[in-house]
Amino acid sequence: MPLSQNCSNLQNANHGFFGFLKIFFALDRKTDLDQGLREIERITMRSRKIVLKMNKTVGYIIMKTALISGITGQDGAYLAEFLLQKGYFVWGLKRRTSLFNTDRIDHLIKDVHESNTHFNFLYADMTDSTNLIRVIQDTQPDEIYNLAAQSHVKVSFDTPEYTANTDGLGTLRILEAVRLLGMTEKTKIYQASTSELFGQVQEVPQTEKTPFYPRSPYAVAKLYAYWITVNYREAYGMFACNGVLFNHESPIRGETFVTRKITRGLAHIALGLQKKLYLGNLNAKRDWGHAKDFIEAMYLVLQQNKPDDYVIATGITTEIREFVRKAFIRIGINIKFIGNDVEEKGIIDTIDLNQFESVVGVPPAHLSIGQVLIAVDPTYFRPTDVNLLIGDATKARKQLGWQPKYSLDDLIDEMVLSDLEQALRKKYLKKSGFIVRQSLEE
Ligand code: NAP
Ligand code: G4F
Repeated sequence: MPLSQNCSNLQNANHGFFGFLKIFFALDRKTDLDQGLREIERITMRSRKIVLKMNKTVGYIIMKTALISGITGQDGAYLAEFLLQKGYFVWGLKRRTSLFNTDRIDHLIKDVHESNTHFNFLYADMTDSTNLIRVIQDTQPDEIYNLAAQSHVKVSFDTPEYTANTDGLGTLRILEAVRLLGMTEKTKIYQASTSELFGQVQEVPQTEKTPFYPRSPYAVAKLYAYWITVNYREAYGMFACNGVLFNHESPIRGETFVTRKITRGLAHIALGLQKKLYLGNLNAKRDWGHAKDFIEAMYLVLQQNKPDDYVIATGITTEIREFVRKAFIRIGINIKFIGNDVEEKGIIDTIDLNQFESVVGVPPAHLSIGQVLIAVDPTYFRPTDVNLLIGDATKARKQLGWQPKYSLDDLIDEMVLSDLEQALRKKYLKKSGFIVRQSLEE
């Protein structure tokens, strides 16, 4: 069959798996596939989309397809990398932004013109049902990981309706799309639920059976998402699961979450790019793990025989103040907290000069004992906060065989070193006369 005819078949073919298969088998078997793909690509812009679909189709026979919403976020990036290593074809859903925001996944992106790419984007927004239906129809995923969310708890008090729409109704839109498309037998769904659901904790530690008590518009939106996931599982027999994940961090954590804010602030202070770090509630305690460990749990949740909900946590909780101390100790600075409430300050108690110089690379000439490095800014207080989180992941350990590999010290080590490297780049730029701007919340 001439290639041009193949192309018209391609353009007329139905969407969906059988449509893709038809496309695949419509090709003349003697035609070299890569050459064919290149030829098709030249013909129309539309064909480029089909090339990508075909490429996935070829892979479909040997690989699973995952669709990840929130691909540009911390977890989306790690999960994409993990699934690609497992041989998946990964589609990432990305919303339109006015600037590039794919830093976390740029290393995974091959030129889309290459025919062997296993990773690609589609534009979609969690607030738009129609495009979610379309992308699920077009990609025919075996597994959907719904990670997209307005995920900042403090910001959810400023944007409660948007947060409800994205984090709550967004989950419904995905579940309903899978149901309406008749894909309930085929597609498994992972919902990114959160320990924020426990909020004002009713039990210590928190397990799958602990009652929820959400304390923010974010947590309330996620509560809806949690229960609608359970409901679709029970009502329609869907393989839909909640991972109730406790806080997980990494060097690519968003800069305004407290751990990253601390390690980034520390790096700037160490290199003389910033004088002080302003924080909010220092009394809160969190069960912090490494995101790399936690995304593995997401995958395991969808590999079980039966759909279920799991708590994923390290089982160790640490105060914000203690996180600050641990991070600064890594560069040889011992922080002492003095004063109370909004007047509380973190000052330099001692400096281990050798440790500082060996980690930071320069002596701490600009720092002195008694200097204030941490101060409280009430702007960062929340109208209602969650004071204590500590999870019990026994069920995940027993049923999924999951357990974290990273300790909190490992995590802090990695974050501090990574932020020091980034701050060093800034410092070189500044030294060479380039303008280095401060960001908000620095
Ligand atoms: P994150 O870094 O803030 O990433 C959130 C992702 O969602 C980003 O890709 C973001 O896109 C996208 N997004 C936001 N609003 C969207 C919309 N309306 N339409 C489409 N995409 C949208 O969050 P994360 O730390 O990776 O967390 C992943 C998920 O797990 C989230 O649902 C979060 O609530 C949940 N969770 C996180 C933790 C944690 O400790 N990290 C714990 C429990 C649960 P942009 O890049 O364009 O902003
Ligand atoms: O780092 P955070 O902003 O994380 P939070 O609120 O626990 O939420 C994160 O974890 C959840 C899982 O439990 C996720 F569902 C959610 O999407 C997000 O990833 O704040 C942690 C604690 C809070 O008590 C906050 O009040 O740190 C306190 N804190 C103190 N100073 C601060 C600051 N938080 C931020 N973001 N910035 C501060 O300056």
